[in-house]
Amino acid sequence: MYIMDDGIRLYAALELPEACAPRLPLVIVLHGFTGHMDEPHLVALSETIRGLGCATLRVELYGHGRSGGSFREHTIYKWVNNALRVIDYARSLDFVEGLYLCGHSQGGLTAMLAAGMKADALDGLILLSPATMIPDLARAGADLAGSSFDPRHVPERLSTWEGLTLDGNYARVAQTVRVEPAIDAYDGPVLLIQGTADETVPRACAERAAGRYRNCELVWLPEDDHCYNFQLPLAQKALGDWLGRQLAASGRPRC
Ligand code: FER
Repeated sequence: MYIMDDGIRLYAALELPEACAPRLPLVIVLHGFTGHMDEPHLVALSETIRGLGCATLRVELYGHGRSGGSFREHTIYKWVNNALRVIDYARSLDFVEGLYLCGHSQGGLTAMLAAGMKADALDGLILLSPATMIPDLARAGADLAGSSFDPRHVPERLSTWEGLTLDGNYARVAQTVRVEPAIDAYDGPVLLIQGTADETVPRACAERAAGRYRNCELVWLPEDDHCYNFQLPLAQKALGDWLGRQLAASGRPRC
């Protein structure tokens, strides 16, 4: 299925749990930079979520997966707009009672920014190795997706480590992104999961974000990487435990 955002088709998979109450919480799941909805860790964590009686809505964002827009033209603002639109779509579904937003890496950064704008629409935020260093790399012009440049004279095109090309506007947008105000604007419950051996997102980023949120639980996955290739069952357990506690505390009906 597709969710339309200002003429752009966002490819999405809405999946219900096996045993289903008439009204259910829903968790929106966002992938990262160059990612898509069928990455194994996103599929597995979505299964864990459905095992708790929640629906999942995995979405592919602008320029990624089967969605519209080109990779080259994507920016964090476009992703944030997509996320706001997807939150509105989820809220419009009759069966939804309770809404959580989950994002991995650049999708985690996007989730943080969207949650700061729509805190009242969300019951919780699940951050999987959120890439909060992207704005700092863009401001420094240092190794942004493998590309270094003068941050005051951003080139028209950036060549990334994946052999893909990004428009310079990706960097210009990222330079303006501030995570702290977004964190301060969201006072709901947050779960942050990160591998201790993540080579993409520095540990200090997870510590800073988790320490700044008013209500955040930080779970370290020992020796795990950016996509949980080594400790996926532990990531599933951390998410299952946290979400189970949130659902119990919400007092909402579920399976
Ligand atoms: C970067 C490091 C990480 C970057 C993007 C990411 C655009 C995002 C990773 C992900 O979403 O998995 O330098 O530059």
